[in-house]
Parts: sequence; C-alpha cells; structure tokens
Amino acid sequence: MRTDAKIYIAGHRGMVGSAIHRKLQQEGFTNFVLRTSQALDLRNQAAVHDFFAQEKPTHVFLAAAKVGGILANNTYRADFIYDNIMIQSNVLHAAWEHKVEKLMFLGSSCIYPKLAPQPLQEEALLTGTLEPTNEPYAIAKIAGIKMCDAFRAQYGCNFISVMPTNLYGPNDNYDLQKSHVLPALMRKFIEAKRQQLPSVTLWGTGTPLREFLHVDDLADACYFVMKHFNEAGFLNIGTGKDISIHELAKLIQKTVGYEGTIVLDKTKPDGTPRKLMDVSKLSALGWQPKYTLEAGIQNVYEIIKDTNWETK
Ligand code: GFB
Repeated sequence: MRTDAKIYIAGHRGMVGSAIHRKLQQEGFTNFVLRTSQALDLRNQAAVHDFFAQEKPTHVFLAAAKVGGILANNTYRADFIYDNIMIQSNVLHAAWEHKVEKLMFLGSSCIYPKLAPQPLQEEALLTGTLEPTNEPYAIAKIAGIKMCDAFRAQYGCNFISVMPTNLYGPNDNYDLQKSHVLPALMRKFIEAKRQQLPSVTLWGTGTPLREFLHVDDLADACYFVMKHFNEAGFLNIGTGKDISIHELAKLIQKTVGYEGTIVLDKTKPDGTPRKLMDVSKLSALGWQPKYTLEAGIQNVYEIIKDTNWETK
C-alpha cells in the first residue's frame, strides 16, 4: 500500500474504523474517502455501487458492521444477520466490480464453534455448532469470510479476512444494554464509585473466559496484515491470553478505586465458556500486541473517567 493509495475505511466513526484511520494517518496516509452511515447506508446496494463508481478507492478496510455485546446480539437477532450480510455483500460486490486492489474484511472470534478446542485455531471454522446467543452475527461473519474467498477464487480479487478477539478502547459503546463486557464494567464501576453505591452487578456466573485486545493494537495488526498477507482464509488477531469475567471485574475495580462489592445476576447469559485465540500464525508473520490488559484498561480509564453518561 503506497502512502498515496486511495483508502476507503467503511465504519470510520466506529471504535475499529476510527482506530484504523488514526493508525494510517500516523503512517503518513492522507488520501482517505470516508462516509458516515447517514451519508451512505451500506445496506443500500445501489447507493454503495454509486459510491464506488464515483470514488474508485484502491484499498478498502471493511470495518462497518452492526455490533454489540451478548444481550444486543441475542435480542436484535434479525438486525444482526440482515444488516451485516447486506453491508458486507454490497461492499464486497462493489469492490470487485470497481476493481479495488486490496480489501480487508473484519470479523470476530464468535465465528468459531461454541465448544471448539482452545486455543481457537483458524482450522476450527465450521467444525461444530455455534454459540446460540450470537449465531446470527456469527453466520453473517462466516458468510463474509467465504465471500472474500469466493471472489478470490473466481475473480482473483485480493480480499483478505481477519478475526479479532473481543476489543476495547477509545470510541467504545457504553450503553449498558448493548455494550460488550469491558466498557460496561468500566461504566458500572465508575458510576458506582461516584454515586457511592454498595455493589456492582456482573451478568452471568463470572466464570466465562475472554481475551481482550486494545483497539490500537488491532489497528496496528490490521496495517501489518494488509502489508504482509495475501491469502484465502483468515488470520486470528489477539493477545493469546485470557481472563475470567470475575477477574476482569476485579482488575477494573482496582483501576477505578471502587471499594464496594461485586454481585452476580445469574439470570443473564454466560455465552460461550471460553474464546481464546490461537495467534501463532500472526506471531509467525512477526506481529505482537503492545498493550498489556492492565495498561489498556488504564488508558481507557483516563479517557472516560469524567464522562457523565446520564446526560449523553
Ligand atoms: O462482552 P460480552 O457482551 O460478549 O460478554 P461475548 C462477555 C461475558 O461477560 C458474558 C459477561 O459472559 C457476559 O454475561 N458480563 C458480565 C457482561 N457483566 C456484563 C455486563 O455488564 N455487560 C456485558 N455485555 N456482559 C460477544 C458476541 O460475545 O462478543 C459478539 O455476542 C461478538 O457476537 C463479541 O463476537 C466480540 O464475548 O459473550
């Protein structure tokens, strides 16, 4: 990718797209073509084709998606499958038709079977049944990987895919009903400390294990992979380390300096018991994350500690 490449970042205002935008700017890229979702509804096929015909980007990062935590995935099941399949189908098809040189599709670790052997190797895709709470989202993301591969096989398109683990960082979603666990717990502990509440409630049993990657590390990995990977299939992106939800809560509690107790709401789902990425393929290419989980949580805490979510 030359620094004058015309780059379309789909989803540039989201947590992932904005991190990729920051990273590319740091690397000297200046020729971006960007559209908000208000300006361009990626579910609209004609609008997407008109956009590609007009702008003719040479490189695309497909980071636009309908995303959310376990409850949002489970509640808005139709939206998660429909929006994601429409967005990725339209963008991939238009990228082929308008001769994009290279495209990166971003998925998620939820593509793996619920009970796949851990750590999750890329080869485990489609070897078993999915976790029910996010099956619609996972099916959409699996379709995205397979579309990239099909366009590569039939038309020679250089479309690549990466599957990040659970992410967090600047521009995350703090809506308690829709967010992922890490931003939800950051907000819950910050507000509990501020309001001197006696306890903070975790959903589920606290025993599920999750891996967390700072989104600036993800963006660094995406840039690295865009330069070095040109194959079918996909690469996992993660840290290779996981932690229980209860231990995560204690880490956030310590960072925030909250002195109350932690209680469990076991009526809420746990989701998949463990989701640890095998990152040996990416490591072998020469990429490593920079943030420890402690440093990443501290970084986010500094950014959000004075936020008043009630007034947002
Ligand atoms: O991050 P999360 O919503 O999604 O939840 P998944 C992870 C774990 O944290 C679950 C627990 O066991 C939750 O029950 N948890 C505890 C909480 N307290 C909370 C809380 O206050 N809020 C939330 N959200 N969780 C998502 C998928 O799965 O991961 C998506 O649904 C996607 O499709 C994403 O793959 C990365 O890790 O379970």
